[in-house]
Amino acid sequence: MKVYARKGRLIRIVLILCIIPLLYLLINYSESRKNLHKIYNGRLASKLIKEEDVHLLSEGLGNYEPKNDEHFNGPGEGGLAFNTEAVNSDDSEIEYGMNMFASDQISLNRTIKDTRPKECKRWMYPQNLPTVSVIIVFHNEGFSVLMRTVHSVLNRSPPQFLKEILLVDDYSDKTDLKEKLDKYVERFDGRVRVIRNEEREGLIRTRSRGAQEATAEVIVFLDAHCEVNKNWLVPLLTPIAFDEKTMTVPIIDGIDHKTFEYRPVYGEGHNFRGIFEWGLLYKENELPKREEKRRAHSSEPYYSPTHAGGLFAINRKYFLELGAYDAGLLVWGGENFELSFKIWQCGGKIMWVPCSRVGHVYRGFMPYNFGKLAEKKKGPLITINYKRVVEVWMDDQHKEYFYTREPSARYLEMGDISDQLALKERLGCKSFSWFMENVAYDVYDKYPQLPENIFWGELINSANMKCFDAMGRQPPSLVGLQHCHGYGNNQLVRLNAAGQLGIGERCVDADSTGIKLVYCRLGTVDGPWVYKTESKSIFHRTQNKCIAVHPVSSSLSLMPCDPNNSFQQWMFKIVKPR
Ligand SMILES: [Mn+2]
Repeated sequence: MKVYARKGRLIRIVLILCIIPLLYLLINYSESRKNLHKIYNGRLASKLIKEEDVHLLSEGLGNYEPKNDEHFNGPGEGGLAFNTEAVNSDDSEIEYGMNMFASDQISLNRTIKDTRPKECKRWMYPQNLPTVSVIIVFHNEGFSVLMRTVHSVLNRSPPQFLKEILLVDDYSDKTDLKEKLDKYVERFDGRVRVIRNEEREGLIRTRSRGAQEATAEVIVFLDAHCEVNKNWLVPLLTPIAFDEKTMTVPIIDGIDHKTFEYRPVYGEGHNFRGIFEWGLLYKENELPKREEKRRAHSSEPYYSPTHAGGLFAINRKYFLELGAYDAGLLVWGGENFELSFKIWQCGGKIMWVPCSRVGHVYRGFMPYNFGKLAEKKKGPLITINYKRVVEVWMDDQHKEYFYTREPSARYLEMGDISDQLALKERLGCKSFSWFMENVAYDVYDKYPQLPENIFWGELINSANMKCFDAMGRQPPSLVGLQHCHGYGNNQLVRLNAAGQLGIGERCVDADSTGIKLVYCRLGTVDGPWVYKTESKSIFHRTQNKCIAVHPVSSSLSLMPCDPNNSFQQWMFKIVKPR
């Protein structure tokens, strides 16, 4: 009897031991379901607008769709290219980064082609939407390009929602951006306001200032060289009306900087979203199935981990509650990640909106310098910005990927981030791992977790003391050998534990023509390379050869390994910012 009773107790204990983890799993499961519900159905939570109001594809035209298309003849009308090479040209491309001779002849009210998916014309949107301040920051922008941005917004936005356009001048010195501009905007009866910085502040801080000065409920940031497309505004406002913690992003079309041709960047029927690689370069990825399936229609807004930076809409109070942009970020770069990580991790979300299209002029280069703002800073400003963002928002695991990809950033001085950390604490923000698992889950498909660097720095040849150099070329191209400059950049070489030899975001490979800079294969982090410490050689595992310098031409190639040949001997030397 006693034996049986003990057996019964044993069974009970075993059962309880089994049930506890089961319960734990169950609770966890429903918790994660709840989280998923929160992420994906946030808009249902808001009862401000009934779902039926919006999720309705009308048989005819949607309620905000302009009734008539206008047609004009003239340079650049319909968004067509205006070719001026044959007629005339000037130096404006060097001064402005775009062909101002062409822009000056194109109507400020020109028509452009409707690049939206066809479905977009049929959506019904709520009657009751928040008002908008459109904020346009500029520094020495071409007058007609800036004004075409303003005209397109005035022409293509419902007046009941567009409260004002705020032009924020970041200390331009071009004369036509002073009295001439003030005089010009008088015709808009106060709907266009100009405010000016007393000194150069940089794009990031100037945007934050614009947000402070804006008076409407929602702020929309645009670059100073844009043209908004048909019915662009209402689709951006609707998700925000549902849920104030939503940032919306229009789909960006391209405007050619020479001809001002307006054309879509993405292929028809393809949706993309913003991601990043571990050096924090902005990338885009085709919308994952998981997100595609969440929506009934391809033209509906979808979640995106991040955005390119310049163009988006957000509730003004929410943006200011998030602390606007980190005021320690300088000039330009990284602010898109700062805001994106902050929004997602602290309970908000980012949606890209296929039915809102805005054209943007992509310049060949940035035609101005950072002026005084870049003085007294060691190392590249952008990487300093990245470091601030990484140190505030990432956890130890993901910080490490950044420092693996950008090893000299460890030595950069990023300034004080205690305000940012306090904000993160105050808002009770989630971890970066949460963000990676629930939002940016497609990043790893292209940019897997990085193995540590075994060696990194300048890669110096023992025979001639010159440095391995990516030569600033785009792949595929030959890697060269140059005088060592000590600044890293194109001479900063990394060899990771999986045998990948990298320079910046590119990889090094070899074929019969020489040692080459190539695009790293997406989704992989390995390679064929081994550094042999005794012989100081860089060995290619599959070809069984070593990297050698030609004694006369200094060109690089794979040669049969010879441990005594100094032209095959290399040293890694760590480079710190200076
Ligand atoms: Mn721009």
